[in-house]
Amino acid sequence: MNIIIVCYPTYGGSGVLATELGHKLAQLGHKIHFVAYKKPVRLKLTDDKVLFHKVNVPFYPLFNFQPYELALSSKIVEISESNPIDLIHVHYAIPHAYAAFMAKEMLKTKNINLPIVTTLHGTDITLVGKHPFYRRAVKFSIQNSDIVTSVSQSLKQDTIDFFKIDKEIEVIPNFIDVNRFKLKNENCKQNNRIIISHVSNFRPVKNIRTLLNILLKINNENLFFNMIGEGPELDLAQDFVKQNNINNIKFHGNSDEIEEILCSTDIFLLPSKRESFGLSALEAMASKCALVTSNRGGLPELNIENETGFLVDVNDEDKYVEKITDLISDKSKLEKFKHESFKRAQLFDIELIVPLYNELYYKLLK
Ligand code: GMT
Repeated sequence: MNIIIVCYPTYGGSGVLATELGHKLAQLGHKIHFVAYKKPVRLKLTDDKVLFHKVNVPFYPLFNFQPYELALSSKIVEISESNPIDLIHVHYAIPHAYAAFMAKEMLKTKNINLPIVTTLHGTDITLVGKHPFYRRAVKFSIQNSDIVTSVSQSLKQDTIDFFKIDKEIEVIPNFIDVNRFKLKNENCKQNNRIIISHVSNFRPVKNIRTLLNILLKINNENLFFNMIGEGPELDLAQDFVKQNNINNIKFHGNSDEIEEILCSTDIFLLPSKRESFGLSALEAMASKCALVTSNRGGLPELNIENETGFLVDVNDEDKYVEKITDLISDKSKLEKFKHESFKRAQLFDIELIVPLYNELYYKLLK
């Protein structure tokens, strides 16, 4: 098949997931045309079945907002005119599903059919998508996709509840390449301190203030903290750490060494206000970390209470502290959770999940 994949090119989970999916689909024999405003961070173009098409949006001073959707739909049409495209798979509904619909309509006038698969990732529904300024267009784009998938049961339910749509939504969870993590785990540096890590885009939805208060409460010289990622509340976090003399901490920024950092981590902390899935938590599980997360969104589908870690009410700082302290003081529990985490991560292995997308494509084209 010839497949167009549209995604965000940044370090966010939806872009990472879309990129890994495209690589694997190419290995399965499909030709993948990635479309984004810049090359996705994890995209490798060494496979000649993987191509990248950049969407250029020329600056014009009349526009307060440059029309990205227009350029994107034009690019999709351009690619479909010169390649025998079988389907388009868009990741994150806004504005990708909308642009795909426009491209489909334009292509109809040239007698080209372009089936649309839309994967909902999270805030495209729970935060941005349901905003009154966007929701009609988002609902329309979902209704008019040929197939809609969601990365968790919780996100599927949120979509049905917010948009009152009657469209079938297939749940296909996010995935990781367990083997890649296994290799890193085997060659991982040992540490004599307990390492607690957090990975996110430091947006308010990640509950950074609560995270910092937890770190302050548990802080002692036997612990080390890793903060990975960049975003709007990173400055605030770095400031907080300075003000409160938390010295046993490292901010890694957007890192290409997540697997190395996670493999030496004991506890992964993710107190998100919303989290449709939590791809970073899955990466932590594959790296044998115990999880202490909020109980929001899809996190309970990943983190099993008292088995792979603990689930805590989103802002209950004392409970997070209690659970982390419990794990630090009970080494056998910590080891058991780490082991169970890795075991559970294998259910989300790339080899098991990507075939579900592949089957869906064939079903769509039947
Ligand atoms: O909405 C975001 O935070 C961005 C988005 C992304 O592009 O990374 O994250 C969402 O999609 C990820 C991949 O499916 C999920 O693992 C994240 O849980 C989800 N984020 C939220 O729901 C907050």
